[in-house]
Amino acid sequence: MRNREIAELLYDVADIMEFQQIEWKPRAYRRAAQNIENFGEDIEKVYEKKGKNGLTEIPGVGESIADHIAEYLETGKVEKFEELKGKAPSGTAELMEIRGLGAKKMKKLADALEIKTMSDLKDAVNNHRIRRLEGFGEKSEENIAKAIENYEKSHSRIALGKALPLAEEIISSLKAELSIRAPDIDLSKIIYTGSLRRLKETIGDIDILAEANEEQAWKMMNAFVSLPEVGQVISKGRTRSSIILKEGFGIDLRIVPPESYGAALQYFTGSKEHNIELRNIALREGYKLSEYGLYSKNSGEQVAGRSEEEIYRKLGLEYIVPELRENRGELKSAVRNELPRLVNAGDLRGDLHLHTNYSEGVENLETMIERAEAMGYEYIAVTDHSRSQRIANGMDIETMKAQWKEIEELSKHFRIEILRGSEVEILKDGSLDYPDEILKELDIVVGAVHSGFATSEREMTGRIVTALENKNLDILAHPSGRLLGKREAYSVNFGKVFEAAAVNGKVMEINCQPSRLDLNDELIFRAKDYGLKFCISTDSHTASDLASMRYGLGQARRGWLEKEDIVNTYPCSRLKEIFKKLRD
Ligand code: DGT
Ligand code: CA
Ligand code: CA
Repeated sequence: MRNREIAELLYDVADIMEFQQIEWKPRAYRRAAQNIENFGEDIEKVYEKKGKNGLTEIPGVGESIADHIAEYLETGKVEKFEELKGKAPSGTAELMEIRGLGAKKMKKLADALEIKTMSDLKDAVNNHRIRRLEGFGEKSEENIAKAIENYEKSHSRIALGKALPLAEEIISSLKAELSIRAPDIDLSKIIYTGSLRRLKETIGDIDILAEANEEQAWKMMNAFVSLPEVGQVISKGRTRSSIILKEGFGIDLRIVPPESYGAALQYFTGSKEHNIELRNIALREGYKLSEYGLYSKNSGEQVAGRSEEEIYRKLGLEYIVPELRENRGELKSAVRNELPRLVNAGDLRGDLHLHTNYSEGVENLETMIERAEAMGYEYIAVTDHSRSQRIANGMDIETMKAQWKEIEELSKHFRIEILRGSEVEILKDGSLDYPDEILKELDIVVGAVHSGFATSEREMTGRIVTALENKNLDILAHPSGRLLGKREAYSVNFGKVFEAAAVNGKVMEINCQPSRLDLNDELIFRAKDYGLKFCISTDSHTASDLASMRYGLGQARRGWLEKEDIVNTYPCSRLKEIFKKLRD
């Protein structure tokens, strides 16, 4: 069914017309788009059977729109729309999305100040040229500034660690609202899809899917667009609505009937690349796959669609979990029943990187231990910063010895095993920040680079390789040094780093901080080929950070890791054995 595609085409054209001050037409186009979206039948089939007359039977679709749709179905594009787009100067599409003022006023403004692009508009706001313009004032300028800010937020990617709790919050307030307004809706079917369900490190927009009949669908959409978190309603229809949260992030909600729920869940979970490959497999097997279901090519009959499992099974594939759906070989593995048995949350027995107020952590040692024990862990490593990390209040040797005493004392009161550790600076020459006789006293040494990022690839590689050859180092923390949205990874030859780590039996960290997620999925995938082991660590600076384990776990799963690949799934005795052997 291509109703959605055609509706989207009309919505886009409406936007362009609005900016070009074509009167009343945008409204007509939007009305037609919405009706097509909500039209029960497949518009392509209607056209095949009844021709253009069939199209004009759709409410809101007149002769000329029907002509355009027919042309689109026949040729894949509409000459007139292409012309219209051609006339609009580049940059217009972006400007049109700034809805602070309405398209007409925006157009006036653009003409008066010769604004052609978003950066022109930003300049005009920053230089206060808009408030001086007739018909505009300080208030309009502020509105535009706010609208630009929202635009930028909704067009920049959000960290997984921010998007996931946000989506959970929205879904739970939607459920709470519906349990009063429409208790007959199956709330368990409301789920986030898209890159978020695949636990990708950053999220473009949040996609939510739900199952309902027609009557329930309207109730659900009404509840959705009036949630208190909603800042702006972009569009509202029975099958799809888009909003922007007050915080600036975009959310799409789609509602489908039960017979399509699995197909829609599969489709909207993506990734696009995985979907395209899956659709090709379906074709080869004699089926057609869409977001509405899996259909027999011959009879047109639906053969699957209620659940994702059913679709993969029908296509002769093992079920593929969302984290693997990136077209990185998962479909080939699924044909042969050779998918990895991914690590699960329940496999993790401890956390090997966290801070207390001995260095830059917020909480004291006891609180961190108490919380980790409450989470059911068997062990944790306390890894405050080493002495040269002055800004992070790194510990001198005396302070560290005091911490050891406290650990010993607290160990008597807790069941959880507390390991003596440190996040030790890897200095410029690759040496470690404490003398060997101190490092030997530690159960776990987590080596990290925090300075001198701007050096050459050769130097950085040499520095890290030297550290990996040091027998007192156990784990390489956040190996790439990147900070999402803030700082690129330092230049380093990962091939050489992974090789040195493998030769020396070192463990690679998967750091769970939302802005790090380092190693990322692709590097994990690569590193596994070197036979490396990993740990998933939160690098907690507060007790509540301990819960961020799930973000790193997601990256580990996206990197195809199994339980055995990850050392903090091992019992404590086995873990200690590994690190002891490294030192001998
Ligand atoms: P994002 O939002 O940029 O982080 O990434 P996604 O994967 O959430 O992408 P989004 O929100 O544009 O679309 C959600 C899913 O819908 C996407 O993962 C796969 C599916 N999808 C979107 N466009 C297409 C398409 O053109 N072809 C196919 N086969 N699937 C698509
Ligand atoms: Ca998305
Ligand atoms: Ca989306």
